[in-house]
Amino acid sequence: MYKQTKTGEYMRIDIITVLPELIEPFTRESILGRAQKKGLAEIHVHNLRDYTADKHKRVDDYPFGGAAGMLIQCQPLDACISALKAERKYDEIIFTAPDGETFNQPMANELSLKENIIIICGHYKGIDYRIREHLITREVSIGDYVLTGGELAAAVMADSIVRVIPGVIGDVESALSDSFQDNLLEPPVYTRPAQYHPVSNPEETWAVPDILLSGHEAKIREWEYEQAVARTKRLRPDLLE
Ligand code: 6GU
Repeated sequence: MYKQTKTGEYMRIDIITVLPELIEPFTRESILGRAQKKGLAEIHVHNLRDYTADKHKRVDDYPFGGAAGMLIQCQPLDACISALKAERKYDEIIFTAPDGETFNQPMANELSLKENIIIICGHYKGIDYRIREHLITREVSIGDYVLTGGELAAAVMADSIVRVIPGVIGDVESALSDSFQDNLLEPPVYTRPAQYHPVSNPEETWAVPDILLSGHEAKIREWEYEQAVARTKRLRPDLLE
């Protein structure tokens, strides 16, 4: 039986694309690969061409009305989505498009709580609008610039969604304390050595702020917070509004 609210931290993402070879290797590496090995997420990439009824394996055609470019046709998308829906219930069917709602951290957090989602990678001049009207539940852009296809957008979204699933990143703390989770940028961070002498001038010393070496936990947290606020004011004042 399908669960409406998620109890276990487990999620399935199905990505539909005309370029599976572009996105598949990405889903096997890094955070996404690790999450899947840990059994916390599953990412399945589907080749749209496998669902076409066309004998020449075509998935696109010219737009009615004489506009430029090619459009992905209804049939292969409908067939692929229907095949997936026959297997499980989907919480969201997302279409990647530059004119969609802008993806951000709250959206990644929200989507990470879903059980099953589909991400359809847009291509050419887009897809037949009837698919957007009848099957898509959400249209998402990753920023105000145009990409050749939705594959990079799908990869970006899958990465940021999966990394906030509890247990995917080593300590829960680290995903929750990321920049944007609290609308604050990260404070500066340093590692050993405490005194570094740069190649360009070995006489010079680049020192780690004393406070971080003081061992005074409360004062360190306070300093980090002040630094985070100062960096946010300077670099992203819009986040503080
Ligand atoms: Cl989701 N798709 C395309 N083609 N371009 C984009 C985008 C998506 N987000 C920003 N630019």
